[in-house]
Amino acid sequence: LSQTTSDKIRLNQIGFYPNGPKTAAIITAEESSFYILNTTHTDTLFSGKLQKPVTNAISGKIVRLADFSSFHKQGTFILSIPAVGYSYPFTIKNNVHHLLAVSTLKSYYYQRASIPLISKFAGQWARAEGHPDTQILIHPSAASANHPAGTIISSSRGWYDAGDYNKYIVNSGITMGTLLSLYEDFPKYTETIHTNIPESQNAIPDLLDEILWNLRWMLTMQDAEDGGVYHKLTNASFDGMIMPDRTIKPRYVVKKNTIATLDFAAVMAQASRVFRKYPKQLPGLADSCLQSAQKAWIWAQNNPEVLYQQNLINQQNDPDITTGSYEDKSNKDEWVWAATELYVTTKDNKYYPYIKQDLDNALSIPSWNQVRTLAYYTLSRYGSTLTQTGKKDLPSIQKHITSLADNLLKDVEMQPYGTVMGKTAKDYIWGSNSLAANQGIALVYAYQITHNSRYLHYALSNLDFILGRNGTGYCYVTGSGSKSPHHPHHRPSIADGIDAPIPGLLAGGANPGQQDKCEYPTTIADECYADIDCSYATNEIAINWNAPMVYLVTALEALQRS
Ligand code: G3I
Ligand code: 9MR
Repeated sequence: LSQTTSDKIRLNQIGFYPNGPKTAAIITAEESSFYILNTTHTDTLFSGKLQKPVTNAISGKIVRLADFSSFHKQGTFILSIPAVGYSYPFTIKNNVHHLLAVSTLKSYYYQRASIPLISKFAGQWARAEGHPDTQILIHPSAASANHPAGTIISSSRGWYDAGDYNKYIVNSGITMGTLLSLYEDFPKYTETIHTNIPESQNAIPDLLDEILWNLRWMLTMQDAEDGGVYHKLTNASFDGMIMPDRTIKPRYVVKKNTIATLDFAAVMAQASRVFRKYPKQLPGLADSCLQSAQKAWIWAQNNPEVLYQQNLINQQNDPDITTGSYEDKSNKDEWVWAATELYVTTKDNKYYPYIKQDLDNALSIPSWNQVRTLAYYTLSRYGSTLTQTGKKDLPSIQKHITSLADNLLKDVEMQPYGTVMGKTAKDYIWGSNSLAANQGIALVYAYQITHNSRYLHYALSNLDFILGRNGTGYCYVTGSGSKSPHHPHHRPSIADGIDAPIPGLLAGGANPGQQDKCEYPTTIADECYADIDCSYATNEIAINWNAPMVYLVTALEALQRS
């Protein structure tokens, strides 16, 4: 029987830890043995039997798992099933995901506005500076006595949000919170992640240097007069598929609102804690962050219900703004998050009632418009150092996190791919891969609280999901694995004339919504993905999707080493 590589074998295309779980999912109804071979197919090193078939309730496909967790040998291998074919190669070794932790973090360097990317750091993806952002117009929706419409502010730096070139405070909020939390949770290992960026030679870890690029932009988005924070820095309409230095559309800051201001307050309060460690390198920064956070908090208290509603703004102001709206209807969770970060940083009990009032409700997986769980992660992390007031509630706070994780594990055995992600079709939202990563993070926190390795096991299952054990067989990070996205909806990757997309970027993933009206092979939720640049509903990239990816892969590496 002559065999070829088969797309029906779905596994983590990067690899596995010698003592960790190792699972592949095979689209087959047939009973069979499976074999682990060396890459030249000359030696059989392990064999086992496929598990009983499970029907995927979403697609109707029949899936069997191959469990080779008891194979501990280090090296690069393939999995073979005679009637199906060979898998893509995978590696078993310690630190197997370290380079992925590096590349997913490095992707933020490629997203930087206001700086040329030089080949020493960017390799073949070197490009001219995009968007100096020193001449930003105050949009009429953002006008105040001190800053009338049409006047100019400077608002440089920051990361481009996604495949587009705009910069949005709400989405920066969860992104920065996730990355700052990664540093706070795993400082030692994150300090060994070297991304080769312009600041790499300084005494600050590369993760924090990268974060600083966006932090300094965020600071410029606050109206220093009153503390309110603009919703976004944006063109009126999206740019075409051009390089960032070729864009000519005027850019605006638009309406200050409560949610953007609270997200900003949370990030600044957390950043003040983190950067306090570097008084020599960053004199005054921690204090400025804290003052900005407190000013933002006061603005929010004076303006507690200002929502960003793009349609309304466009009815009342010109020009119309049609870029990403990041409209969130509820600010309840942002109050909790901002109060928490301010409380933990200042130890001032005055913030605690905002946390307490919401303590009875169950948690949900974080997303750009739902940040309450980030607050609980921070409270749990600082458990022993909280004031007496907070310490009393710590058991209940941690119980909320473990309950969230337990919900994820409920009926996980029925999931055909053996992953937490994808138990129901509802998981396949716009940016579904970020849901997979954020679920993994919830499991990591539950593991940190309980040391129950079942949580860690299933956190890894979602990493496997993202890297290939899923309904499409894609390893969803550009430049990683054997079958990864080549045509993300990402302007620089499309316009730069280089074949390979910019590496380290997580594609949004399967989403049956098809909001972009592109051509898809199917409408099945867990298979509705197309590696075409038209597809912003499944194949765009975004900073708030990459951040949980960076967190999950880095946390799992760190825990594997500890
Ligand atoms: O809130 C509803 C929920 O009640 C409902 O059950 C669910 C059912 O589909 O939909 C929820 O709304 C979704 C919303 O996100 C909130 O999660 C919408 O369907 C969905 O279309 C919407 O997608 C957002 C998309 O922008 C369009 O607004 C994505 O989350 C968001 O990541 C994406 O962000 C874009 C920026 O606007 C522009 N830059 C690129 C970036 C990534 O694509
Ligand atoms: O490129 C835009 C992408 O970043 C957004 O996520 C998406 C949804 O807001 O919109 C994309 O822009 C498209 C616009 O919405 C409609 N005309 C075509 C644009 C490029 O595909």
